[in-house]
Amino acid sequence: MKTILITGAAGDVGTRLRRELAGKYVLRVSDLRPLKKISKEEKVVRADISKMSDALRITRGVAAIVHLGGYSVEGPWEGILSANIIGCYNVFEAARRNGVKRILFPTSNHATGFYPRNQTIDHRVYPKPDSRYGVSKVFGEALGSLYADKYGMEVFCMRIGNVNAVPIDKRRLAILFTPRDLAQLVTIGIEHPDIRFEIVYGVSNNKRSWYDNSNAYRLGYRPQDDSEVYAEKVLAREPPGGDPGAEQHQGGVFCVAEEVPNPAPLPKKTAKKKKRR
Ligand code: 15L
Repeated sequence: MKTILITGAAGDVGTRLRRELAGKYVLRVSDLRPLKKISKEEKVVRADISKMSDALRITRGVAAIVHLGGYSVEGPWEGILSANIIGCYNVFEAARRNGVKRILFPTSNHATGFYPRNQTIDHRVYPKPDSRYGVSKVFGEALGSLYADKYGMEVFCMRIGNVNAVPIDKRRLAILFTPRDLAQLVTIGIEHPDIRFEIVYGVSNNKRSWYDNSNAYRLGYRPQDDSEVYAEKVLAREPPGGDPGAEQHQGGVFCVAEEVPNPAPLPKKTAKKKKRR
């Protein structure tokens, strides 16, 4: 079984992905925050990726890296700089020094969030980040391109929409990415023999999508889910109005807000409590 490093593994996307990949890979799971194993093939490694020594330690000897670590929403520049710029550089550079060729970089719909909602975009469009966070994702894509072209690394950039089992609002009808579709795309990123540098959109097969995701389909992606089944319910509870700057653009509130909280925290797993005897 291949050993895969997941950074930022304590976050909601990381936790969902670990549940999906359990039993398929040996998972080395890393985070700055405390982490608990959720399957027996997991190995927990605590790390601060803004330190090169930590990045070198955790990337040693793995077959591929899924680099989720860092800020996952809009926030203050200092935090984004340390986690998403310095941390991202450290992970790519540590991988190169340790001879790890393949990196999956979960970038974001916010790398292109200033495209209007009525425009369909593909993986070749010029980035239009909607936030400091979006800029950090464009940085990661650019770094991946450099490391692919200059050092022969294999970099798979997934511009992720909203990872959740169900869409939480109108905008997320276009960008829902269910955990099983996420797992399928990540598996392609790990296993596909011909990755050099690719950008794909990490979204399900949503009818209302504003992406032409043909590059992912070309690589074999066949998403199972479509948010449309929830559309009626979601639209019925959507509040009227809203900031026009947010409503017109794909990135939504990221286009107008200075801070955005995580909109979809991970649901608590219904852990069966053991009865005390
Ligand atoms: C993202 O990039 C974030 O990581 C996630 O927390 C959501 O905010 C998502 O985008 C979204 O646009 O819904």
